[in-house]
Amino acid sequence: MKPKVFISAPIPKEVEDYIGQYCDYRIWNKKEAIPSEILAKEVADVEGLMTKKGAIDKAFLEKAPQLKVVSTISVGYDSFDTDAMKEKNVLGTHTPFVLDETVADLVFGLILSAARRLPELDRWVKEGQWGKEKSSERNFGVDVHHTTLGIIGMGRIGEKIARRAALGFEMNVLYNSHSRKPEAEEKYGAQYSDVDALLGASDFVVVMLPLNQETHHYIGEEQFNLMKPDSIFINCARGQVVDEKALVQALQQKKIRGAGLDVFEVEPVEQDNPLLKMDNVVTLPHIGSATHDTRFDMAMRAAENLVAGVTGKVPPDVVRELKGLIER
Ligand code: 8YV
Repeated sequence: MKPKVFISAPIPKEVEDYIGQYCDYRIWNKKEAIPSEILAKEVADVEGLMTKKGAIDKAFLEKAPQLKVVSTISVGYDSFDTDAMKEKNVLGTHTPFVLDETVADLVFGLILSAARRLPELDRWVKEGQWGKEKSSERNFGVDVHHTTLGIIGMGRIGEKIARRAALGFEMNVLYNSHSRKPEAEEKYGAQYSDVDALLGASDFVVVMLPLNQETHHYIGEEQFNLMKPDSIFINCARGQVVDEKALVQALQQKKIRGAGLDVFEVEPVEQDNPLLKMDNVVTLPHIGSATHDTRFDMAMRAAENLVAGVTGKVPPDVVRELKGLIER
């Protein structure tokens, strides 16, 4: 008998077929998110769950007593309560590597958009303003090339950002991370810096931290106070890593020049969020990894993790906090 699994969001047909070779699966194939009471019923008898979001905590795990593995189609796994999963012996997997380049591309999209005011000027052209105003200086922005980029959180994605910055834009790269990155230092001239010095020296600050207890509101008023008045802040990680009220204040008080944001504390972003009213803030709907190829690769990688987890093999991408479960 094949192990039973549940897939809680639509995935590409090819990936579904791959899972079907090894598992007896059910899938939530609707565009709207699965209601929690339906999810609770669906997971009651399964050994594996493939998911995109939704808390995997103690209360959830109690509804899924057979569960062996939860495979999230994302690199971030802030939805996992890893202590509760460890206690219940449930493996958690994510999708690193396959999205690194795509997210790094978007970070540069945000950097360029905010520095050169691309979305704002795009609107301006389309509204027929070009030619109405004499001063071309009103459209000036700031340079990206040969400036200083500070990366807070130098993981796999951070290193791809550093590569683009150093080799493509000839930027000076500073980084902070829990460990030194000799390869980035050697190849891209990235310099390790403490966070305060990095904030004070960077023209662009990119936060690329995972969300967990230590990183919640990691960037707040104190940090924005250290940034240069002409600097631009980029967040393509998780909204809750930043104290959004402090960001709004920093922008209102011109402590920083602008921001590029793919993520928000509340998503979808609330329409009365003051950030949406600011021309110097570029906003995106959490699309860091959202290309056809990368989302396919993420779904496939998550499927491989799921299948391995329910067929007695070691999934390739068990999250760091739960690696102990496979090392027994
Ligand atoms: C989304 C992401 O969470 O991988 C991540 O951590 O932030 C994104 O790719 C993804 O939309 C979830 O499927």
